[in-house]
Amino acid sequence: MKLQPEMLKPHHRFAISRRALMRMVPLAGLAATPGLAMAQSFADTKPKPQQLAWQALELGVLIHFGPNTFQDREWGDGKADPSIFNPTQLDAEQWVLAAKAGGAGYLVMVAKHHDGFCLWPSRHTEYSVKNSPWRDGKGDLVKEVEQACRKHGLRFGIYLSPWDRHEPSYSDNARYDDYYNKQLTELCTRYGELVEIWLDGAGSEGHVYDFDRYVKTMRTYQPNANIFADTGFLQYGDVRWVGNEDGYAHEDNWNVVDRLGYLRYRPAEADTPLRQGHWFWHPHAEQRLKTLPQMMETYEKTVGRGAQLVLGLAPDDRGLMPDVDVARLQEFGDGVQAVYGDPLLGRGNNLSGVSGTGLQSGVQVIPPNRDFLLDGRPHTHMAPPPTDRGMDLVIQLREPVRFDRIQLMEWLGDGQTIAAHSVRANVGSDSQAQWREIARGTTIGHKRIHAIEPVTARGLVLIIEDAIGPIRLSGFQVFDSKGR
Ligand code: FUL
Repeated sequence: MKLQPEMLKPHHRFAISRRALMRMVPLAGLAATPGLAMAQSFADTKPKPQQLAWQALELGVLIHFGPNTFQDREWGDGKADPSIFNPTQLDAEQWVLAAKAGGAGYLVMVAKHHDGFCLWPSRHTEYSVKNSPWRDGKGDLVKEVEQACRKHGLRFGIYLSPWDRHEPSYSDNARYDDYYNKQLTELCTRYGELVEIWLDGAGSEGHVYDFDRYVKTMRTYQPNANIFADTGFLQYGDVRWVGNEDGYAHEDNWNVVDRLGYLRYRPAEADTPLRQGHWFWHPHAEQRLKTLPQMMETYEKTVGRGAQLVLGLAPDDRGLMPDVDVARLQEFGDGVQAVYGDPLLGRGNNLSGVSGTGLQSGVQVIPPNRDFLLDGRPHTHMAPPPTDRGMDLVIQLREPVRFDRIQLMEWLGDGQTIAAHSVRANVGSDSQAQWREIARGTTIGHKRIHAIEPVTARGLVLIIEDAIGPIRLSGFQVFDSKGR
């Protein structure tokens, strides 16, 4: 059981008072008064470079493999004999290539799940691959996966379960802290730069961990890693759990959480397995494989709502990603590419005009590049005068364009600010303009996708209706999903 979603969406707690909060002016002297905090606005929270770099990856995978794979289990009790861990055809490159085909930019390896079995030869326990028949007890699976990732250009991260059902010291908090911290040190020092470190909250209710110490270890050896943790579980993380494992983020998605009265920049990661409800591989469970339309919908409800998507993949008891899973990942990667790799605005010189209130009042394009909105890159963006809290952008087309997906992006380097937006399309004929609202939403964040009924339009207007700070729009595009 994880913490309840309502605990993880603190911005909702501010729903009524948010605007008022944004407008609060910090009073001089308050900061120096003990017990009185400065008022902060969401717009004051800025990302760290590693958070931005991670957000740009958009999609990752999370790999579960271990004794559970050989026992038809999700949660091992830590009693399985290491001798059952014996994949005879294990090929980490095959996993990595499958992840890549699915569009992943990073891979998080579960180095130790709740059963306590370590997939690397830890010096601090006998419960690991070194006492299994796999590679005659000389293997290091974390290393094999890490090297396969580096070879094929995926960023690498690890998951180390705090809850440990095998380790005898678990019942003694201080001794277990030593144990966990030593394991963390091994993982943070042996496998090169880690993009993310996952601390899962499951099973840990009631246990007190010395997180300050763990964080110190992670920051010391892996200063650029993003720490994932449940919001209520760890106050100094970089990435927050989205609050469910069903593959969706909320439409209103601020990259901010409130801990102890202070707002912090923390984007959401939505973890969901490729096979419904299964993080580990189970025999005869192919029917659980999510369909391509389900996967596309998941993409649009996670990445398309400004969150990160991390897909759970599970190699089978041979040590290979099953063929059907590989095929689905390939279809998914191809499907995303087929739709979102084919932008329609600007294609074949089809723009006859780009104008708008933002543009008239002296918009800055950073860097100066006519494709700043249409190129899909997060760092090229337009910024109207910093005091503007609204703008519109009109795009006229030489020929009508048919589309059913709208994609917006916000440059987040100085924080997230867009709070309300809408899109209108001119669906009239040559002689008669007929403007219709086709999409409406609140936040944009790294990426916002609207899936709409197909429209054929001669022009488009994007209206930023409200923002809590300077507007920095980095993307506006449309696509045709061709009924996929
Ligand atoms: C959950 C765990 O209990 C599952 O087994 C899995 O590891 C998932 C990613 O997180 O909390």
